[in-house]
Amino acid sequence: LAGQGYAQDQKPSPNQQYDERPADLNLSHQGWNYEKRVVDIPMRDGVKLHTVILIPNGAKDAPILLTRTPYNAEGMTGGAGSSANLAEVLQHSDGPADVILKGGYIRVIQDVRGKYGSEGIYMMNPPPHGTDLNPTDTDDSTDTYDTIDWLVKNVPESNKKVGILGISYDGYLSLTATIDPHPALKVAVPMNPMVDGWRGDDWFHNGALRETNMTYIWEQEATKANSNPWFSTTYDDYDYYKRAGSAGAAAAQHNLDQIGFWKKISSHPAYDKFWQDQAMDRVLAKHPLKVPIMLVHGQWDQEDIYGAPAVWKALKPKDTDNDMLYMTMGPWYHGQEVRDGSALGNIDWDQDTAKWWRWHVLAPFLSHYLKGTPMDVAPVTVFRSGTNEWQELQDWPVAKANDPLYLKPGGGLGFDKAAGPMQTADYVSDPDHPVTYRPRPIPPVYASGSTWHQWLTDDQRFAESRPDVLTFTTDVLTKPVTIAGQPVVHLNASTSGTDSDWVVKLIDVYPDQVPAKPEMGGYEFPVAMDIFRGRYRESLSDPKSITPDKPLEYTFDLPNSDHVFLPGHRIMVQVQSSWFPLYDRNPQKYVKNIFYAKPEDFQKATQKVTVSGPNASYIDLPVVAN
Ligand code: PG9
Repeated sequence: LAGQGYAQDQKPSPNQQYDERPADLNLSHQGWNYEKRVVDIPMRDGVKLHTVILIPNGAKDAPILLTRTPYNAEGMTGGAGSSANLAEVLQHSDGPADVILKGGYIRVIQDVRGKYGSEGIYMMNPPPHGTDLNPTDTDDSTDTYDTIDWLVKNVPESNKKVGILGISYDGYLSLTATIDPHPALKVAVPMNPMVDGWRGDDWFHNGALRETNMTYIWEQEATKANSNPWFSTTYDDYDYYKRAGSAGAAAAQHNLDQIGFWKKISSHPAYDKFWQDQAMDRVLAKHPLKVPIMLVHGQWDQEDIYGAPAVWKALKPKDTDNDMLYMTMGPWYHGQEVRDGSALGNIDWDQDTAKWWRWHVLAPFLSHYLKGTPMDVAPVTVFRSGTNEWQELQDWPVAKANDPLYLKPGGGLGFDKAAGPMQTADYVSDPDHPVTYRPRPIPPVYASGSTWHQWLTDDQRFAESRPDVLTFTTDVLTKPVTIAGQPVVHLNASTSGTDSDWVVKLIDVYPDQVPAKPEMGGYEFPVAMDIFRGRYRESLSDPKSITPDKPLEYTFDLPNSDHVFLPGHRIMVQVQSSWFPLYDRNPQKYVKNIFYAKPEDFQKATQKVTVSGPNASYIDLPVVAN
């Protein structure tokens, strides 16, 4: 345990002999209940990856739980002067601390190439090696292989069985480990994995750019150790992005043009080969399923709501014996499964859902594959909101979306279509007064004190009261309506412009009065919502301008949901054409690349949504019998 002294961070000086700091710091720790080893593990190309290994005292034949991360292995293990108590240290490690501690696992956290203590170059979510997108000889799959190879040969306290887990970027890294896996890799638990940055994870949703993520791209790539934080010149992100104009202009103000990943993202606005060839569900589908995987998904994941169910869909056909692929869908924000899961924003689940999952699903699952203990974990474990209960299922989705819920004239909504000739519900979408995704002020998403993590459960009444948001509501339900699957939007609409965004929200409206919790009276709780950029109506990879004033069908999926609309509640659908500043504004005039739309390109548009006649708009709901 040596080597953390000054020698690491400065060149020898002629006055070295007078330096009071030890050149080679002895870090032996008396009285600690674990041993911390810090090693730089060589990869096949000689690049060394900085790795922290935490071994509980007395460990023998213990499995290893590995997390690979761009978020600072030393920081996630308490830093150099970390606590003597492993329980305390694991709290920082962005993992299921209780399960790791009680399971007696050896915990390993490693910096990926090019970040924090690791050598090498950095690419954001590096695509598979040896391809146009990553012509180098390595990627996170090879680096995981080499790391596991080293660990099983050099950590004598281990039983030579390794599991990999991680949240988000680290969840993506857990997925990469399963491509040509090391034989010692026995299980993977990708939690809220980033899978497809264009379809619906961090960078875009159906082609609409999540421009507030510029901060992330800046911090991640400007420096090795995220030491140059994003600055904002406004408290409210609305002001920052609105004043800038386009996303490209906002980026230029912040010198983002020099950042490699920004150059790539801004030159690939459509779902072209660049995005398709690195989408992890597509990549994994080309490989055999060799390692048991538990996908972990949050139904209100504000960052990566697309990834885990997409991987499930892509890999399920490969799981012919039904014993390799598992999925959990919990009522969680991004990563909440390792924290307190009693509530999300204003929505209470009547129980700590995350703790239940960790002890009843995760702990036996890991133990089964890493220690050989029996387990009784269902292929799919899903939390049903509304009735607030866990369910154990054989498969997902339970229902395909084929119960149409129609938008109707006069703000009606129902399972019966409005008879009579075509009518429309109209509004004017003005990019100069965009609809916000939550009430202003909206601080930068990662600012301290930001409640960004809970925005997907925000009360939608603030939007309902706007003239440029259409609202459709059913009568008060007399019977429960349960959905378990992925709702599909079929919006029939015209725009007077030549491009347009469409945002559709499926909402559970609480009764007018909720005596047990008065502040929830009339609450408009979003169950599933998403955005679609109109230019991709015919093809995600080949955008086209929209014919003005022509009713056209826009079809897109909403996020997966398992929810009961209870008697006394109403179902609501809202439709709008901006969701700012999370998503960049569509100028509503077709331009080649929206990143570089000019101020004069932004124009008002009259939107007409068909609500009766043969082409009435609807959401196909995956309704299941109660
Ligand atoms: N959602 C974050 C992220 C993942 C992958 C790429 C970029 C961002 C994260 O939480 O790690």
